[in-house]
Amino acid sequence: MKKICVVGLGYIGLPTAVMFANHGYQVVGVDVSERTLNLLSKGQVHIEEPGLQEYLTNALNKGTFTVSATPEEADMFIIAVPSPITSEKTADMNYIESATASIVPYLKKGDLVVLESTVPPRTVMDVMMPILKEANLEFGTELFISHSPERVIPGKVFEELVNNSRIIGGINNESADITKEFYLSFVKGNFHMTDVTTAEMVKVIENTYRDVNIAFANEIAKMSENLGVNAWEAISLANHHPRVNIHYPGPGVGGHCIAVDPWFLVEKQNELAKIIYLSRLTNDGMPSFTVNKTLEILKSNGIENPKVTVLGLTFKSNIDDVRESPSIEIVEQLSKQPFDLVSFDPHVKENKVASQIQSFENAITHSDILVILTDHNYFKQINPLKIVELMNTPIILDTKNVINRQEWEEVGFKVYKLGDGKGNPMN
Ligand code: SAJ
Repeated sequence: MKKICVVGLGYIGLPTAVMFANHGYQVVGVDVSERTLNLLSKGQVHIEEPGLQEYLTNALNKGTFTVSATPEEADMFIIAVPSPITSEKTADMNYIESATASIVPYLKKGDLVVLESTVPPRTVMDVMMPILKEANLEFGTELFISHSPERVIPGKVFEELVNNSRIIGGINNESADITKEFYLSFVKGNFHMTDVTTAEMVKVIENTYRDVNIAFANEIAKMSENLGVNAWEAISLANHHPRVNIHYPGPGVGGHCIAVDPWFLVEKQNELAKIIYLSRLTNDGMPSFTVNKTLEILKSNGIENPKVTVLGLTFKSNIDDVRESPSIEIVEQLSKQPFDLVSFDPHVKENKVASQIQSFENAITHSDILVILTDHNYFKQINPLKIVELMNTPIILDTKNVINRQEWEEVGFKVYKLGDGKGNPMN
């Protein structure tokens, strides 16, 4: 049985590791976190992802998955460590460098090294290969190297690992071909073979495309408010055109990918990456835009010392991940105001944000304004009739087009929507 060593057991590395361990490979998972290793060796997962627990339990029972603090000899090494940005918005390559260095002592003739982390284009050539040189193996004949970027979406990781098409960029054709052989064990999607730097570029521009498109949508939203147009309606009508796919506005772009990866392009060539840079600024400005909108609404309704209720803390719908969420920044900014501020999220079971409480009813009772920041199904199902009497002043600001304006207005709510200048009482 061939052996795979996966370095980094996070949102991508762990699902990939247990997937291989359930598809004919012996896998050792390596991580720097003792807590992660302890939990996994006891069969417990440290991240929430549908299907992960079952895959882990199965692999542990079969004896095909083990964990370790240091790498071991293997036929294939997968690097799936974080590649964040620094406070100066430059790529932090520390994890990639140390993970690459950590496998060098275990490399032997015929091995394959695959980078899955999203990185600035040229990282394999300029950062990893100089480190891998220490293994004294000839690249492309004795040591094979490729980049096969992860492209799965949290919440649907296992479905997408199997069904998404996969980009494989090798330092030569052999490297790409050998990589494909391994992934063929579970990937049902198509394989697209290319060179290593193109593969890096592909992954970064996919997320950058989304960021630029969302910035465009946010700009449309702001303009629509002034024009008396509902941006949500306008965008969805425009999207009926066969060659148009405009994304949707919101209170900001969160997560660890879409708000990060465009910086990898800006950092390298800022004089060229102009639209990309402006889009980042536009999307990063949406939390302040949302806060200002909330303040304006309160002012125009003559409400002083209000109770403000923030609904939705995660960075997108129906997940439990609050890291890099625009809601956090919005809550932080609102907390500087002389408000009674409470926040609520049905998916975040521990209080992770200062103003957070666990009871929806307490969150809305005596509230002066509800501010919806994520499109959780939970919020779509709120019956306005049941809550209108509990509010102090029934006002709602919906930034994700979650509620039906007419239904809420009929029971007495004053409804404001981000990007909706049509029925906006502010016009
Ligand atoms: N958002 C909008 N408007 C939209 C769509 C999204 O404001 O129309 C916001 C969301 O609310 C969220 C943020 O963008 O705050 C990002 O969410 P997302 O669902 O677009 O993406 P992620 O970050 O969860 O996952 C992305 C995916 N990339 C693409 O769809 C091109 C995923 O396939 C990648 O694997 C992942 O990044 C990654 O790890 O790079």
